[in-house]
Amino acid sequence: MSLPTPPDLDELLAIARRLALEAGALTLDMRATARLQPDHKSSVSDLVTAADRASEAFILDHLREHRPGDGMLGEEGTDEPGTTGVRWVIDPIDGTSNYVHDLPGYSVSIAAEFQGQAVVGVVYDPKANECFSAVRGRGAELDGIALACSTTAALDEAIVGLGFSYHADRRRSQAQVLVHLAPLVGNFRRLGSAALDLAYVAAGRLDGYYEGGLAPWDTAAGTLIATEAGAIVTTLEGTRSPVPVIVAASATLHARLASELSRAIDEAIWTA
Ligand code: LIP
Repeated sequence: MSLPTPPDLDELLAIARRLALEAGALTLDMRATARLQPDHKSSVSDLVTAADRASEAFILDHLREHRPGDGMLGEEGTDEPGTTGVRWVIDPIDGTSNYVHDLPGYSVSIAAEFQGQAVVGVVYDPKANECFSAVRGRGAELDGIALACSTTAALDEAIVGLGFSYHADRRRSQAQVLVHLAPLVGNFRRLGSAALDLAYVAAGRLDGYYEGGLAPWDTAAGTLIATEAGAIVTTLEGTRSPVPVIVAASATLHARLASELSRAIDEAIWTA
């Protein structure tokens, strides 16, 4: 069996960027014309709207037409194997709760993988009209401007993003982790979109970020953008957390944040 032909990364980036911007425009239009029809998924706080579904359908229809044979994984139920070695990983609206409440901080996140490794990532914030992107080995940028993560080395000077689960019992444990970290960290931000949290680490807006229980579509594009901007992004291993915990920070901060986070997780009581 012959190996798949490596894709043209410039083509994948152009497609991902164009689809993210057009899907973002669609979400703004659907919100402006009150066509959201919000519904619940895994819990009463885990929202999905007609715009999530329309954004994913728009992106997938274009990819099926212009990238036949590529695999596709989307938050709203798409999981199609491919034959080209390329797989698209799509969060049609990351931060749906912010979107429904017209709060800032939601994004369209599109990553392209080749043979299981992200090679292109785009995270577009339609409300702020900011497009973060990266190509593996070529750096990360925000609307054409090169990105570099922060150089903050001290945990007590760091602004750290975080997230909470949709499930109450797990949020109770995550709050215990926060109690441990609160006196050690400069300050926290709970922005509500993992993809943007990771993009903000890339831009140096956040010095660090952690969250447990995310899905591949939440993190695929943002992880590439953060690493291409010089950050370290890992998944904590060997802790008592029932779900994987992603940690992103500058090289100077990552080890200290991961160490204190592991200690806090192991001191918390986990029931779910
Ligand atoms: C969200 C993430 C966020 C997390 C939420 C949710 P969604 O994704 O981006 O960081 O805290 O629980 O998973 O559900 O809005 O696409």
